[in-house]
Amino acid sequence: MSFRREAHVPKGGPDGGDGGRGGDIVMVCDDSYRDLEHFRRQSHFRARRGAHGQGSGRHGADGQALEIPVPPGTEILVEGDSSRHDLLRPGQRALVARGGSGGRGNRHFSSATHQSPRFAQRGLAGEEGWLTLALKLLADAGLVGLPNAGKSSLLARLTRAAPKVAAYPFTTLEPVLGTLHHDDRQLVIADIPGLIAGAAAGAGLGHDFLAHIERTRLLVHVLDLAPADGSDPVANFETVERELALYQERLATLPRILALSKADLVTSGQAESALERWRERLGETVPVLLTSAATRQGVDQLAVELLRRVPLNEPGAGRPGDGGGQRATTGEAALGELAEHRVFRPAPARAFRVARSGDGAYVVEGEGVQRLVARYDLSNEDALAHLERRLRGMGVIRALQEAGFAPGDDVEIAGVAFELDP
Ligand SMILES: Nc1nc2c(ncn2[C@@H]2O[C@H](COP(=O)(O)OP(=O)(O)OP(=O)(O)O)[C@@H](O)[C@H]2O)c(=O)[nH]1
Ligand SMILES: [Mg+2]
Repeated sequence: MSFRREAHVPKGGPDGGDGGRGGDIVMVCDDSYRDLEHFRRQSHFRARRGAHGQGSGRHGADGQALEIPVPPGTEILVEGDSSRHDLLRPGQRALVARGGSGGRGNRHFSSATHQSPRFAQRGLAGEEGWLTLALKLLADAGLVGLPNAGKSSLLARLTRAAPKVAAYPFTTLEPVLGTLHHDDRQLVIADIPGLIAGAAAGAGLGHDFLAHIERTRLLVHVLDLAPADGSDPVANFETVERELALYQERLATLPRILALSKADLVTSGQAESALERWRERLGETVPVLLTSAATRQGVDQLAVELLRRVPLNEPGAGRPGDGGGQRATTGEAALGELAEHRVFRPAPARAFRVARSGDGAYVVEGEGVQRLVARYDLSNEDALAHLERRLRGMGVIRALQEAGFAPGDDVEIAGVAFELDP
């Protein structure tokens, strides 16, 4: 609040400028980060407030936005909001909390009848809340199969990754990434823990890790030709496929390669006839290969199929160090789709509700009315008179009168009780 005061201007008018907006909080995808560890050190963030308005109609400066870095592949869920943000490519941003708007200076409130308003609006509080961050791997292809099928062994042959391999189920306890290099292409392959029946519903380790293959473009189903437990490969195949489909429609429709593993453990005649049967069963769209991590049989062929079937530079795209450069336009489109986030915001609520809360006391509820009241200092007579006019304009006074309100009764809005004397 300010009035123009100058020696040669005897009755200067109100000239208080508006306050600045509070700073927004923005999450920014930054490929110098690989994990979410930095949130262990700090998990509360506050953007800067806006500056106060000043005399001579000067606006206060807006508060600076606070940028919080997250690694590529971070999914952000905003508490109490249906919006979800996927930050995949460096530089992508997500506005997660808006700063509050600044209050208007008193120069806005002069009128023919109130030429020297001795009040200004207050700024409103900014948004606040909790975010849930989840880092999902960005791999081009995923290895799936029952525990012990030989997934990690294949990854170790295909790439330089050295995942733990052992002759018992659930050797792999968390996802391992390996990179297949070919000319100047790099293809990231994820090895996830084995899936068992019920994985989609949380059995075994599968459920937690299926999320990591959500963004792949292709799955290699690794199927043991001669399971040590004597189980039937056909039933095993179906178990895994069923869990993928139960987890997510998209996983069910991703392109597949079937890698029949441990071919060295059966005779070549048995291997060849199994190959024939699976080719017949799956048709032309699914390549079927005989592989052995022990003898390297089929490993190069699998690498060729992977490179052929994963579209060039697709989703790993946001991946750090993939050389950037030219990218298939379809890849961009697919990324755009993933990165798209929906933000649903209710329109400012005009609706309010009036209720009698006691003798000569009324309560008014409604978001719009509450925000309005938060704007003014109700112990300031000028501000109160202004608020009254606004409430009248919104139809609140009429609604109060219809409910039996008489001048001088108490009105409570947003927990603040005051006497209204319209
Ligand atoms: N003979 C033979 N044994 C293999 C081959 N591939 C894997 N194995 C063995 O099979 C066992 C399981 O292999 P892993 O690669 O750990 O299997 P996995 O699918 O990663 O298993 P989980 O991580 O438990 O899901 C190990 O004892 C491997 O040595 C193969 O091609 N030939
Ligand atoms: Mg493994």
